[in-house]
Amino acid sequence: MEFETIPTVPTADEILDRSFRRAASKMKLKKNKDRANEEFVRAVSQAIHDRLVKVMQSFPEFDTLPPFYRDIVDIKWGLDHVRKALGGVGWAARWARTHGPGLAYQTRKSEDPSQIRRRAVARLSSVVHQIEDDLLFLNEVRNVIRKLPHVSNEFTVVVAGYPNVGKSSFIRLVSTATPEVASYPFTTKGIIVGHRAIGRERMQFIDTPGVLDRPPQERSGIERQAVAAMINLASAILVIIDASEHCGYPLEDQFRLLHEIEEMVSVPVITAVNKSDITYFDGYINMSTETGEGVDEVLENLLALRKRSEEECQDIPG
Ligand SMILES: Nc1nc2c(ncn2[C@@H]2O[C@H](COP(=O)(O)OP(=O)(O)OP(=O)(O)O)[C@@H](O)[C@H]2O)c(=O)[nH]1
Ligand SMILES: [Mg+2]
Repeated sequence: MEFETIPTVPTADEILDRSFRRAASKMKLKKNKDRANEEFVRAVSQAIHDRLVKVMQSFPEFDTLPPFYRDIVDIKWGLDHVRKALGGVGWAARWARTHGPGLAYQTRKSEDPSQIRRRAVARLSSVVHQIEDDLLFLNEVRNVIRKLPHVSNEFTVVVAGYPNVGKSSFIRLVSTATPEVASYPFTTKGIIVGHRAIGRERMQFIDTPGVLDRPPQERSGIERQAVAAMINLASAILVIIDASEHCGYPLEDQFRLLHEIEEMVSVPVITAVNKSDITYFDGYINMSTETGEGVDEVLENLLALRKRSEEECQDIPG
């Protein structure tokens, strides 16, 4: 994703320092002192404008982002919040461009150009300081989104289910991803991507945070990331159930979530009951990521789904 290349967003002081330095070096070139003051103001405002435009342009167009990434940004900070911060930067850039030349002109016309220059610089500084919080916030957004996983356009299995049921254990076992595994819920807090080579091809696996069976509006940002992955990324969903209830959640609630997922998505959903080394559950594929029992059967089912989806693609005319 293009996010990786977003440079650090400078602070207000960094923008001002750099703009002053750039302007000071231009000023040195002017022999006439009054002209030097004018040039300084012009150059400072130009440098501030250019730097702020660069910040804006370094962020992707959120309206045209793939829906998964847009959802993640929305879940984490709210798209409106990010847009507003970028809007603030745009406002300050426009202010510098619109008022800079006028301030520079006043400096030339004045009886006391040095004093007018100081006043102009103070006004420009105040404008940049007004967007201080926007710049800090955008840098926080930048630091997180540049680490979002790269999701490619291949057959993708999203592994979902209640917390602590063994989703990450499964992902570790079958794919290149190495998510943390622990005996408490919500160990996984974001989306993790892994791959598995199958013959000459690959299958993409996505580990997700646990989701509780509760109204969508009550779900935390962590749970909502899993829902965003299921809706936007999945070619198929593997729901893992822990019939031993060692995860700490009743089987009944886990099945309710399974039905909710089946209703929510249009892709195939398959179910695997994990921890078969503790409890065997009739009527489903049973597996154990501890002993490896049943894991191949789950993979075969996923492969069959992929084959079916390839055949369906070939059937589409054109
Ligand atoms: N006995 C047994 N324990 C398992 C099995 N699979 C996973 N566990 C244990 O279950 C606990 C949770 O495993 P994770 O893989 O972290 O579960 P998760 O679903 O990713 O959990 P969250 O990220 O919190 O949603 C860990 O203590 C694992 O060792 C299994 O097949 N048998
Ligand atoms: Mg996990």
